[in-house]
Amino acid sequence: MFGMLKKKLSDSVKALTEKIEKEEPKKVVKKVSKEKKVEKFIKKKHAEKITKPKEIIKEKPKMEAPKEKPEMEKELREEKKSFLQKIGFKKEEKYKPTVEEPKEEKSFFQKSLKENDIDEFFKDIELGLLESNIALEAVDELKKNLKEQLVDKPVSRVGAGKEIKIAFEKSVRKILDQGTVDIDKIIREARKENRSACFVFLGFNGSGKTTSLSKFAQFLMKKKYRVLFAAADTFRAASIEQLEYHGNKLGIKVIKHQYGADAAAVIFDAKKHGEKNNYDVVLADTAGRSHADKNLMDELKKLVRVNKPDLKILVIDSITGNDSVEQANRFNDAVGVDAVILTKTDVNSKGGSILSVCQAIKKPILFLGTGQDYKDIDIFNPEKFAEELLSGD
Ligand SMILES: Nc1nc2c(ncn2[C@@H]2O[C@H](COP(=O)(O)OP(=O)(O)OP(=O)(O)O)[C@@H](O)[C@H]2O)c(=O)[nH]1
Ligand SMILES: [Mg+2]
Repeated sequence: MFGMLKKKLSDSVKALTEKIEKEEPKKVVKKVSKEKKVEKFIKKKHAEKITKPKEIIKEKPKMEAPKEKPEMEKELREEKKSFLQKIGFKKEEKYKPTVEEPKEEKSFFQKSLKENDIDEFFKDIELGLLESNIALEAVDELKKNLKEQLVDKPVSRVGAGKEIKIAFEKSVRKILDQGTVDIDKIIREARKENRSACFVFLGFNGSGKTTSLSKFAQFLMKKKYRVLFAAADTFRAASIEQLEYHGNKLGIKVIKHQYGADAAAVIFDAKKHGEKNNYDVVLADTAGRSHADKNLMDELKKLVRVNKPDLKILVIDSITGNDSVEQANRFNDAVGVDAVILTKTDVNSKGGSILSVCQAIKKPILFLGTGQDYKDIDIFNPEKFAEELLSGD
């Protein structure tokens, strides 16, 4: 699922990791004073003249050492004294650095990214992300989230990959994490009011509304809820029969009117029937419509106004690409979407629309459609999904 999106993201992680791991560290060039040079020289001499002979003495048999040691030390003292006099030291001074050693170690093992680095980096990967259907707004958000995590924070040069991957994962998760929809709670609340909860499925033509509604029905039935269908697509030929087909297979009653009837009235009747007969949930199928079709959008507004559904679920075909943002915005503006279902993720490797839609309308994904069977439903968990997206396999 989402092979291309996964690849583009993991390519991005790799590219930024390489940038950090392979870029030459900037040498810390500190001006070293004359005094410092002298101290360095003394230090070196100390090491050569004092430390080394001591080591040699240690290695020699114990019996010979006492004879040579005082002599050698005396000789060294003399030599050092004359050297210090030569370079202008009044008396022998213990080597004591007066200027701090430049701390080059830290800059060598760690790198701190600047805002410019991230901007430059995104110039290289942007096209790849757009190709996998992530809209520009979502790419910008990803960039912003990465900056929050990486700019001016030291990243290890060695093993930077893990840190970068985690930063990407968090950035993706932040876009996808738009809260949750507690289905059980909604149903419980409706029960308290002695009514059935009402969930309306809406969206563009052929996006997968009827299929998703049927999958969701089975999901609810497994949770022991009593489900009723409302055939509120009175517009497209054979839509009522299609819903009845699923109803028969799943053992779900369908409330229907004639073709051309008022969709709002169908849902209204279904809700009444549900309430009277102790159904937990009414799932309403509606006609596919273009957000540019004024009449059908007015019909949608009316059925929402009349029935006040507990959930308005926008069904978007993940193959849609860039238009998914336009669809999401227009449906959200018209009726206020509560949650999104993204379908056909099994046949779409690009998958970036999941980020685009979340970024556009800031609403949670309820589930992903992963095939044509009732069981092909993947309840959405942003954390798990982001992890899986960055898993790189
Ligand atoms: N592979 C795959 N196919 C899907 C998925 N969801 C729906 N489909 C298929 O998409 C086609 C359209 O699905 P429908 O459920 O009829 O779509 P719709 O939105 O109700 O269509 P209209 O009512 O005409 O607007 C059907 O062939 C479905 O089997 C999915 O997650 N994966
Ligand atoms: Mg349909």
